[in-house]
Amino acid sequence: MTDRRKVALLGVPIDMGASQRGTLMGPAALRTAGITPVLESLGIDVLDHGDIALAGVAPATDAIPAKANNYRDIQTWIRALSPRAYDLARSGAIPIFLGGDHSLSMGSINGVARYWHEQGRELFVLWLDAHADYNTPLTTMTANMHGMSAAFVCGESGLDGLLGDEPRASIPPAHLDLFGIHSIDPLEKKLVQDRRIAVADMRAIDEFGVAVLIHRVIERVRARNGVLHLSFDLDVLDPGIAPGVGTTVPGGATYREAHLVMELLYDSGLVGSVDIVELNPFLDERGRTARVAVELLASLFGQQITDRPTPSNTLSEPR
Ligand code: Z70
Ligand code: MN
Ligand code: MN
Ligand code: MN
Repeated sequence: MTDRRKVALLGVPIDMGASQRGTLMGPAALRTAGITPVLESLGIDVLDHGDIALAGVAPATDAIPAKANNYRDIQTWIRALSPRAYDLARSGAIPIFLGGDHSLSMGSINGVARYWHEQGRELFVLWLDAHADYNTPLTTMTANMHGMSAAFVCGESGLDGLLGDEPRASIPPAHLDLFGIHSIDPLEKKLVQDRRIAVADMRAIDEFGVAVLIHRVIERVRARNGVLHLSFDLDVLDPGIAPGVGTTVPGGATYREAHLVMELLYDSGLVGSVDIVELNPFLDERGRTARVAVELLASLFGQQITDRPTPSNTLSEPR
């Protein structure tokens, strides 16, 4: 079982999955913005495991796929990360993986999924992102691997040798929710449609609001006694509040929408692990994006203005 009052931090300073360098400074910036003291102020027991080490990963010899930039380097990170993610999930803490670009989710989610599947629990993934990240080497227009991680997690082929000896633990596409999407490539869109993946795009968010759409995600997980992994790409936020990402896309989530998502997820009690990715301190303005990221994590771990029941947790009993 996950202990909601224990968090394990692991930095994954990877930046070869994106075209824009600099996310390797992300874990340091999140620490500078106070991730540990902020979570501790909420009564959480935080253990920071530092940044992941790559020493000891055996060299891989599988064929390098066409259209997967920096495949070998990313493979080394993913093969180091997946077993660490498994161990951290097994420790009972909620792991937070500090990115790093979004390719890291191929390793974090694989490890966490393997643990929960062993426990007989189904893992669901909420992918908060401006992008769908549902490309494969066959559909990609850029060959950037951070645009392929959601597809990999759902078992799509094309990067089949990536994990080496590490067992692959995919989730069914029906367990993925793409949320906040406002940029998708043509072949990627076709694949998302073919797989019938649930998408809450900006049009849906404007029309129904984040509360209704997040409740839908939560109820689906709860109905199957599942566990939820939050994969949070900071580029889902509007560039006005989060300029420090490689790819800014106009029309992103507002400060208030993002906080409400985090608060509703906290109330649900279902989040068992988190990625926070794509923070690029090289492109940030006076630490603003790092600070917003830490504020949002505080809401995800229970920071509230009042201690009174909030409207949603008076409706359904929080776990
Ligand atoms: C595009 C690709 C991407 C950022 C994801 C974009 C991918 N669909 N970029 N997150 N920042 O390259 O596949
Ligand atoms: Mn890109
Ligand atoms: Mn992403
Ligand atoms: Mn993105």
